[in-house]
Amino acid sequence: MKQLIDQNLLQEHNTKQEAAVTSDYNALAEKLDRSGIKIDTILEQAKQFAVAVPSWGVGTGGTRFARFPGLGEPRNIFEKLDDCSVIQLLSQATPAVSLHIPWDRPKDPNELRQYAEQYGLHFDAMNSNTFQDQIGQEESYKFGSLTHTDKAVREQAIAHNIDVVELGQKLGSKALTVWVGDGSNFPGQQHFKNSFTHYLESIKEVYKSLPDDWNMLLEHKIFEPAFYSTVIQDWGSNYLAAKETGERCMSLVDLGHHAPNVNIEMIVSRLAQFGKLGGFHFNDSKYGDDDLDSGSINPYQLFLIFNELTDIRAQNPAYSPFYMLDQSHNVTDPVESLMYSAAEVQRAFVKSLLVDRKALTQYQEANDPMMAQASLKQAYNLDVEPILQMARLQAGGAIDPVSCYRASGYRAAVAKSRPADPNKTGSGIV
Ligand code: RM4
Ligand code: MN
Ligand code: MN
Repeated sequence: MKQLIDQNLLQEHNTKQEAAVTSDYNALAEKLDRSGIKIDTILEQAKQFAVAVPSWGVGTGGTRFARFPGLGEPRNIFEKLDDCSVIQLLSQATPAVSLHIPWDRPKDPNELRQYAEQYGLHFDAMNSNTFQDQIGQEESYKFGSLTHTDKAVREQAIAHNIDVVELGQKLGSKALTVWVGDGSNFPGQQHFKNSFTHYLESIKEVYKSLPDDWNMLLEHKIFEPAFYSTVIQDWGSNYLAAKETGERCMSLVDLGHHAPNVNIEMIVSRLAQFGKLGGFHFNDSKYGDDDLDSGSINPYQLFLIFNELTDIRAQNPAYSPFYMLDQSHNVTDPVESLMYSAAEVQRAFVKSLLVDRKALTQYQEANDPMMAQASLKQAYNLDVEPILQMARLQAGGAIDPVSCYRASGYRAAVAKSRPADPNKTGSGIV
């Protein structure tokens, strides 16, 4: 398999730390064993864990004020895949890439598929884009897309989504994620019921073109770019739309798309209970913002979300929603952020496996809030880093992905081979 980080460097990096990691791992094994947990079964699950990388995440993001491009930013989808391959090689938790169309539209889908395969990468959910106008596009999305008052605009947005599904089929994807920026900035600007009706009609049209083995994932977002109302503003509207549309239409929870302090783990439970939780976009947020690095602000919330997912899987082991990181890296090297974030999500997952569910249930049944919360904290407070390190080591990744990446000089090398186009603001979200 093609790899862009020197194998000798990677091995040297691991050899230096292997003895320490093994010793930490054995100590943790002993500790977990006292609670009746076999570390090897946790390690195996950690090794199976995968979260997709968003193609657009490897470019530097920005805000509506400015974007400060980084060095050696990828200039096309092939260079984006190069960066994704490094993230996967070192973290061993990100074998799939999620594409955004038209940003990543390939001339030859077959060529793109093969390019990904040489790195052992495949394609996760496809993302359509009707939140900005494209060059040469007939109708404008300024006042909406799938929900626009004008049928011609809606039809254009529907056709785009169908086109993305067709492209995704050629690339081996199995899902379409739909997020629209549609909404309003002024009270009275938009008729709530009519815009939601348009949304439902449009989504149903797209759903008709969905292959049998595909899922459609709907994303809600409380605000931005619309600042007064958003057509699919919360999980309630999302659930209604998914339910109305069909069995393989599901809701997707993007962590950053909620108001501060919203109980997201509870939304997870509700959607799952009614069979409509289809996927996640992981990130973090503090105020009303979107797309900070996963686990950087509230790692306990991330753990509580995985606690719900592990609880769901206890009843339904085959349950596997789509996982993707959806972040905007404005001030870090995106490759570093994505590797670090993938490990943070994996960490939350691993910790959730350590919750003593029998004890938790008993405390819940006995109305013992102190011990119920303590049983969650017992798992959360454990340092599972040796499990993550061992998972990466055994899978051929780096014990410490960020330091190995820094030692490789990858960024400096691409800074030379990818000179920035002075006329382009780059490949970030904004
Ligand atoms: C949106 C939403 C979508 C993502 C775009 C770039 O806020 O999270 O999932 O595709 O950003
Ligand atoms: Mn998202
Ligand atoms: Mn978002």
